[in-house]
Amino acid sequence: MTDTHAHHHGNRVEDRRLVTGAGKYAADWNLPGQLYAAFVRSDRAHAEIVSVNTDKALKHPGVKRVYTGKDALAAGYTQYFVIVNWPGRGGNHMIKPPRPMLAAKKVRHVGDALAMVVADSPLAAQDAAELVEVEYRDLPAVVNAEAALASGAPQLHEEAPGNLAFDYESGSEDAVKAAFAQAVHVTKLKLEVTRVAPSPMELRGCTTRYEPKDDTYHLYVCIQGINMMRKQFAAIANVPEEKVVVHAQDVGGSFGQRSAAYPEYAMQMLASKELGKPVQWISSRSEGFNSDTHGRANTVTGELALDRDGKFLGVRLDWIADMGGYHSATGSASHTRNPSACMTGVYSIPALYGRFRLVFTNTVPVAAYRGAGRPDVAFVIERLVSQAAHELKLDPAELRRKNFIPKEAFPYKTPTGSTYEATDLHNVLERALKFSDWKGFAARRKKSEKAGKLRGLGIATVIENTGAGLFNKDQVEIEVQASGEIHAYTVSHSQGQGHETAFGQIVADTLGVPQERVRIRQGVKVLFGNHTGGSRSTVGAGSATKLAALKVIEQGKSLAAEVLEAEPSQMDYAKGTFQVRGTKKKISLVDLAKKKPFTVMGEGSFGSTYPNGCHITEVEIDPATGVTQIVAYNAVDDCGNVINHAIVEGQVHGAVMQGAGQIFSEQVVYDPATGQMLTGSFMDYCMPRAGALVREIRMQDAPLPSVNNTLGAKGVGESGCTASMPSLTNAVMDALRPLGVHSIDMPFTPAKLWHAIQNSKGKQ
Ligand code: MCN
Repeated sequence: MTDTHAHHHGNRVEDRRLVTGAGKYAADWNLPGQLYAAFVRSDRAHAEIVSVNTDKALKHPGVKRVYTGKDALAAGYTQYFVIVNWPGRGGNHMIKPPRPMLAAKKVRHVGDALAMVVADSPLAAQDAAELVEVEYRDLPAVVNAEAALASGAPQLHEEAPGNLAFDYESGSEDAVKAAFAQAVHVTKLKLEVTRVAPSPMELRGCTTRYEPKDDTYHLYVCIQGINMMRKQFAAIANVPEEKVVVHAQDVGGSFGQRSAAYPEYAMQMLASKELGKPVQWISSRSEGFNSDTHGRANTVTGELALDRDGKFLGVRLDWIADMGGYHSATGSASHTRNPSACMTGVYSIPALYGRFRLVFTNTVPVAAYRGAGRPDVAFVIERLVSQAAHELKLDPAELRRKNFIPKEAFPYKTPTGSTYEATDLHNVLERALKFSDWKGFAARRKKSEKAGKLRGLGIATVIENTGAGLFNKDQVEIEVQASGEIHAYTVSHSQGQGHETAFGQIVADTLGVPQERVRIRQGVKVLFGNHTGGSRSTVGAGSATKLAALKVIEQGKSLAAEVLEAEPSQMDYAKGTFQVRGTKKKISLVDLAKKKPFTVMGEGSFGSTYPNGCHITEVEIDPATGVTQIVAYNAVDDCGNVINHAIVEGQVHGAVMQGAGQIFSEQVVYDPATGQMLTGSFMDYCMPRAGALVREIRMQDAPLPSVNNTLGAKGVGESGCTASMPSLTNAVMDALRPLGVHSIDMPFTPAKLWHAIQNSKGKQ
């Protein structure tokens, strides 16, 4: 699709509403007579709950009811929804310990909710929550996944001995053993992909209402799509899905964090039903740090075997994923299936084997976070490849080029069972090398050296699978209304991705009508289809939108034929007007709709797409302070046909900075002795700053249309994270290697780099 209309280059359709404060977020849904919830959260990492005394809290003015773990048990709200249902090593299934929606016997992380106060004002609820008296019996805590696996570690769940929730594998262990036996060189790295707090701008929140007339629960909540929510709450509350009605409009960021049904919301459902009133809860930021799911948190040992010519023979990964105190809905899939699916990266590697151990620790649960395991695996593979190039004294671009999956091998079946659609890896790489002036780096490094700075060059060539949806079909309904307005309904849900603009553009371009006449309405009608996640909305809902718009033309032709007394086969359609072929008889879509408003459904099943790209970066480190600046960022991305280049660029910029945030400053840190979070506010948890970037991120599209969907698009929402994390890290390593620093873990904070530089000086 081409970017022809002027408005495509301007502001997004939704921007005026969003930037003028006219958006409607979770906290903006206020219902008559609503009550307010506040949660009592564990102030310790691991303990038995001896008793919870609610007497004083109940006497506090305005308090209606106090719920505890006993109420969650009595309601049967004890099983959290988890999407993993596939077997692991030796056919074993993942252990899914029960999780009462309020902790009943034990608390397993600081912030674990164990009581809920409902009162007639938020302050009354909060004050009363402080009057709830909890007696704990403290238990030793463990906040690190490797430590949790060690013998003698504190045990979190009796159902999961050794804290091992799931032992999963993919690829062939024997083939890898044989490949390593043949190797002339093996590169090995142990890498930390740190725990981060996604921290969207909007605080998490929900208002619930129970409707006795038809026994339905209504949730007004920040989400990534209504169907994922309905499915989960129906499972938790053990009611049919149609009894759960989800309402949402604007969502202020999510990054994977809001696809889950959180325990708090389930308790609010229960309270709304019992108390006959809506119940609202809006998180605070510090509460969010301790109860919104975290991301990544993997410790990976990776090995790459090479032959004499620098050809890759095999890769072995030992992956330890920290799940936190409980499973989230998505974390276990993000750290098994997703990294397996693209473990081979863009390379032809005959033997692959990954062992993935998911481990419980006394920390906040980990869920999908922008890229959901794909940035993690790309990080490991791309670090290994650049490290191997260094060890073998090869140009890292040349080593990549040599090992790319050859063009004629597509569609490529990987040793871990994915089928990659065609990509043009060489084109992407060569363009990126040119775009970044790869050859001119040595001169730029000299110049930096003269200024007393350490300059490094980083590269990553990555691919990821997007869009393994939970539902095997996506539907979009279009209403051509009597007013002439065209409304398209989707169940995917924008959290900032600009769907109203991009999907509106798909409808407007297909119908040849001004986009002002088109409205995208998300989540107001129940249709079949996926939530927004896994960068699949364009591929799925976007393709269904296109199909629905084509149906508008088809259906419109038969209706117009009736009005004009012709045969549908005689009708032509262009730019909003139906015309009987070879005559002057015509009617506009607007006039037709005035007479005969109509509705059509577009639907289809759309497979995974494989966006890929090459990001080449340069950093400059000041050895006197350890401060790093990104001095060049050049991205060439293949996301198939581009619907809206400005949005794609925005997505890549946002994701690149999100990756940069993790690489340079963000990290959730727990105190190993007490299990307390040491980074529970933005004073300690450092979000990326604009100043880290000296020049703007430059981006080029290198589109090779996808064959797996109607639009020929590939997902792009996460690819910036997948590419930036390894590319920036490779640049930092390249800057530090001349000093003898060979491995250092993210985040590359000024203090950490300064120390590394000082220590290396001592050794030299
Ligand atoms: N697009 C396009 N052409 C393409 C591909 C995409 O014009 N070939 C446009 C789309 O029309 C859409 C946007 O780019 O407006 C992203 O599309 P897509 O790649 O399909 O991803 P989704 O819409 O499914 O968004 C999900 C993805 C994920 S998984 C995370 S996490 C993430 C992300 O998007 N979270 C975000 N980007 C985010 N951006 C914002 N502002 N906030 C978040 O929480």
